Amino acid sequence: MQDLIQQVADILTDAQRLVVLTGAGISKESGIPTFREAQQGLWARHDPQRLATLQGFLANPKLVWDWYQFRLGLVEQAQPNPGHTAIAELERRLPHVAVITQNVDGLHARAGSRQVLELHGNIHRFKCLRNHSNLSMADLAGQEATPPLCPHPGCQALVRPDVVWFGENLSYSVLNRAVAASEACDVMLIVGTSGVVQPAASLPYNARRARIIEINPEESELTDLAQVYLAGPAGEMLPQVLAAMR
Ligand code: BV8
Repeated sequence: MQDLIQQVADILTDAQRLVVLTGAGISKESGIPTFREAQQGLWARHDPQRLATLQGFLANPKLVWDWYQFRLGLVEQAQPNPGHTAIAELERRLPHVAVITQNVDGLHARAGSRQVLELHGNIHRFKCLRNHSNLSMADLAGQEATPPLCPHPGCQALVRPDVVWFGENLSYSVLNRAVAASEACDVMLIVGTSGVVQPAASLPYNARRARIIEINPEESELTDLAQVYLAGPAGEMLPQVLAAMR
């Protein structure tokens, strides 16, 4: 394992344009359950892929709202872990680093990463069904209704989390920037994703010029693409990699 860690450290040391593609696994050691593992307690009987859809929300707005409020609570109690911190440190050490994350928890930015593309939105941000966006919980204060109604004068549409649900398109500008960064990078570091959800999981295929590294305790749909695969948790592996960098 030590020689694999050194191989990864040497590849990262020489990276001119690094893209770090992350999924729910990078936040696991912050205490946030990954998408595919059994939902905790109250939510064990619900399928996240059914809840994280517009249809699911329209069918049961309160259930979906409460699920996101539960997850927002987990996120607000969470701290960035050594994996997030190491990725932020890479941005300070290397000439060009872009983080492309599938996560909606905002932990990369809280760890100090500045160039972060949030493919699936952010659980701290809200919008209404008529697309009045950039609403925060403060904008919704005082409303008893769950979900709250849009505070824009004369709107009153249901408010929802500003995340990309299954069956919804990603923001074209965010996706285009993610594809461009993937096409331009010479190293792609893939951390903590099962490589199942599209179009995020196709980005490594855009990285045609890149050497690809994966860090994940288990193999994923993307492991075959990796030149080096480090089998272990990000919060343990990444600090060792940075310690081995020149
Ligand atoms: C789209 C926001 C065009 C919400 C998320 C049928 C109808 C409609 C669409 C589809 C369809 N069939 C397929 C699709 C496409 C669909 C899709 O990909 N489905 C999958 C399930 C096959 N995609 C979409 O719908 C996308 N939009 O395609 O638009 C379109 C439009 C209409 C019709 C057709 C197409 C939108 C996808 C975005 C969904 N929103 N999040 C929310 O979070 O509530 S995705 C959600 O899953 C999370 O963001 C999460 O990040 C993401 C992906 O999962 P992972 O991050 O990989 O997490 P996972 O749990 O899977 O894996 C964790 C990994 O971590 C594991 O490998 C584990 O080993 C590892 N790990 C564990 N511990 C650690 C670790 N790694 C490191 N360290 C550790 N300690």
